[in-house]
Amino acid sequence: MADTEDERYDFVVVANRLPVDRVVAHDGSPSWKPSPGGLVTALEPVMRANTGAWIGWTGVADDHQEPFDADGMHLVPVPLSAEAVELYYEGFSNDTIWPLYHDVIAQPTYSRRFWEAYVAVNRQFAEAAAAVAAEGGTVWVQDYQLQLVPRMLRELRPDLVIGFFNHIPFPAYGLFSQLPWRREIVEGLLGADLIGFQRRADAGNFLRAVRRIFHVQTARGQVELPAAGQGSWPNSMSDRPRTVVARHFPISIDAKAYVALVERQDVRDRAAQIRHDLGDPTTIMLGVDRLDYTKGIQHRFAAYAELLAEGKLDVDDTVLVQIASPSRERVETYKSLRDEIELTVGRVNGEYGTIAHSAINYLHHGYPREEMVALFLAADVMLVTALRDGMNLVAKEYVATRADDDGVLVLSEFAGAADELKQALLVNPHDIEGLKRAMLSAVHMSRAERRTRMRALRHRVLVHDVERWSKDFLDALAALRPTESARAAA
Ligand code: GDG
Repeated sequence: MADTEDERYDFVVVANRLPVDRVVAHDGSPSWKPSPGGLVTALEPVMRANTGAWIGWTGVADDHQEPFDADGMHLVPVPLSAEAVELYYEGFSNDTIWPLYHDVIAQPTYSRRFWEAYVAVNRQFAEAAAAVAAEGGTVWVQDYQLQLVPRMLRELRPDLVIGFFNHIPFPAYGLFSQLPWRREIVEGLLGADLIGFQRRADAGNFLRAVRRIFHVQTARGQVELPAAGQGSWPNSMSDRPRTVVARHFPISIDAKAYVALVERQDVRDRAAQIRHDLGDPTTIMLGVDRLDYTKGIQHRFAAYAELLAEGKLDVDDTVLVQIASPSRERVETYKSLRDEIELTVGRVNGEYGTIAHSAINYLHHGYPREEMVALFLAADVMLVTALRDGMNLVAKEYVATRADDDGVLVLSEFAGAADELKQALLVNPHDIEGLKRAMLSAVHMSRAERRTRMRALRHRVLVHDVERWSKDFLDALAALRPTESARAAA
């Protein structure tokens, strides 16, 4: 319950962004629109049931918005200066941690200025959480931008139960060890009681980093931390021994919402219209990604172009639609990626397109969810060829949408989703010949096989939805809550 006297909350989510976007009407009056996303959907019921608060940035630099209520949630903005956005968000988060944690597909920048800003902003978030969490409350910290928050928060508020979920991969120690601040990051995370990862392998990589840095054993996903002042451990965290659990909790989607959208006639009509507008091809292939170097868009284009060159696919009856939604456009690597991708699209279309048909229908836009679902419904083959991806929700959204038990998912084994979606055509996107074979198998797969595979995939996604993900995590976290007697003894 919220204590209205001093506004304290039993359940607090801490994430880089608030779950709302500011919209400004024609008359200049501002309001807040819920930003659609799985995390909000998953946490909304928990927030309502517990009178929760959500701490995050509004997405606008130098915004000093007061806390406010929206949709039954108490929202607490953390103001970030333009410099903090540049150094903490675009810098350390997206130009250091993001490439490092995605296996150095792009070169990470190791900058002391970035690091200092990351520490300072993490402290701002930790202090905001410490100020609103009720005595003995639960705080759930989200993602790689806030890895220092668990420890900072525990130092401020040892009474809290703290969870952390990492939405992106956690790299093997051989790569993680490049990070000049590897020890501080691991210490930061160990402030949590429960650290969740997407894949079993990510939790394993994290536990290995703990063993290598602190020269200790871990067993069955548990790290036993001695009390302050003992061993080589970060010792300001607690004056009693603590157990930290690191486990995988694969995230999912609000599958019911996707099923409801497919049932809408206007969405189905739109799917038919898309097919018609594309010239009624036999095969529509689809890619939907944020424009990001982790997503393997270039590899997909390379395989497709070779199939066209070899005459195994033909633009008269096949088209590849690529939605590349704009992302992190101020970070240099993303600017050059966009140039490279657009150069490739131009080349492939110039080489293989005809007056009537483009080879690649490339769209650098974001679309409403209804349009995405219509595209999923229209697509015969969905291409998810990420080089490294925590989970990849697009793969699950495609599957949830296909209530007709049709469509083929080509899925990278380097996406977390591959651990669950085993009936997809799994590919190594670096192996262009293998990718080409999978694309051709998808195009020529019989209706019976498509149905068998899609049924199994849908069963998995509909049962393991995002509600189940948050429940599994929060139940595991609640089980770690110290008993009253242990608290009293501490
Ligand atoms: C990170 C991890 C992990 C994309 N374009 C549009 C649009 N989208 C939606 C998709 C999907 C979401 O954005 C993207 O989620 P992904 O999981 O595919 O990838 P990341 O953004 O990299 O997310 C990832 C995820 O966190 C959750 O833990 O799975 O591995 O990298 O929902 O549909 N949605 C709309 N218009 C677009 O143009 N409406």
